Formats: sequence, structure tokens, C-alpha cells
Amino acid sequence: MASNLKNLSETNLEKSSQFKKWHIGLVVADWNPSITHAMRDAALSFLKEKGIKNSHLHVHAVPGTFELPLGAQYLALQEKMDAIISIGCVIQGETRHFDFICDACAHGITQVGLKFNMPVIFGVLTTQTLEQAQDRAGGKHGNKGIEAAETALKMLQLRDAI
Ligand code: DLZ
Repeated sequence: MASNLKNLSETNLEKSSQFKKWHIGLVVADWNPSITHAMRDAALSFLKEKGIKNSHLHVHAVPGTFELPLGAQYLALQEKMDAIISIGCVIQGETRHFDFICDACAHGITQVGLKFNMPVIFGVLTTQTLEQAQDRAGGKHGNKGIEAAETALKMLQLRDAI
């Protein structure tokens, strides 16, 4: 789908001094950790490279993707927070867990963003296989963590421009 058209690590975002004041929260699911931790690390490197201060990065873990919306909401309640990046990976299994988790997370993340008027980014891979996830967590299709981090900064630029 989208990753056939765009490598997830490609970015056209210029470093800017406006980034220095922003606080970014990351909430990361510990399920499929080889994938989510690679996405987290790529997102953190990208944000630091673009000029977000180390002390303005707030990283927290939740057990699984289903818990990302509430984790994001806890972070959104912190007054200093400007944007939140949620990171997870759901791999299709033999049960219907996949559909319930993906639907609940996408819906919940949308709700938190609208409720707090804040970018809450859906950095969640929903794949059929582990290999497809690896391809998007630093493999041949790039890293979804970078795409999610870039989206957070672009949404904050939009907020400040408007
Ligand atoms: C239960 C479950 C399953 C089957 N698969 C995944 C998955 O692929 N990715 C993920 O992030 N979490 C999974 N989980 C865990 C749920 O998100 C949640 O943590 C549990 O249902 C809580 O009991």
C-alpha cells in the first residue's frame, strides 16, 4: 500500500529553531518489542536531529497497542506537552484480536487528539506478518517511527502557523 509509494524514512522537513521549545511525548507498546523499540529509537534519533531537546522528550511504555490511547491521554494531561507519538505493532494472528486492537487503538488515538486539541500520532504498524513489520521498522520500506515523528513536527508547525 502506502509504503510501496513512499519510503517511511524519507523526510523533507528542514531543521528549525522553532522546534527547540516543543515537548514531545512518546508512548510505546511493549508487544512485539523488536519492532516497536526500533521504531521508538528511530523516532527519538530523528527528533533530536531536528533540534528537539533531550529533556523535552518524554518516553513511556505500555503493555500493548490496546493501551496506547490511555497512555497517550495520561501524557496529554501534562500541561507542557505539545504532541504525542504513539508507537505499536499489531500482527495478524489466528484470532480476531487483530481487528479489535487495531479498531480500538485507531479510534482511541483519534479521540485523544481531538479532546486535547493536540497532535496524537498513530505510529502503529498493522501487518499480516512479522516480516512485513520488519520491512517497516528499519527494513526495505524505511522506518514508521521516522514518519510518525515527522508528522508530529509538521502538525505542530501547522498549529503555530494557524
Ligand atoms: C493480546 C494481544 C495480541 C494477541 N496481539 C497483540 C499485537 O499483535 N500487538 C500488540 O501491541 N498487542 C497485542 N496484544 C495485547 C493487547 O494490545 C493488550 O495489551 C492486551 O489485550 C491486554 O490484556
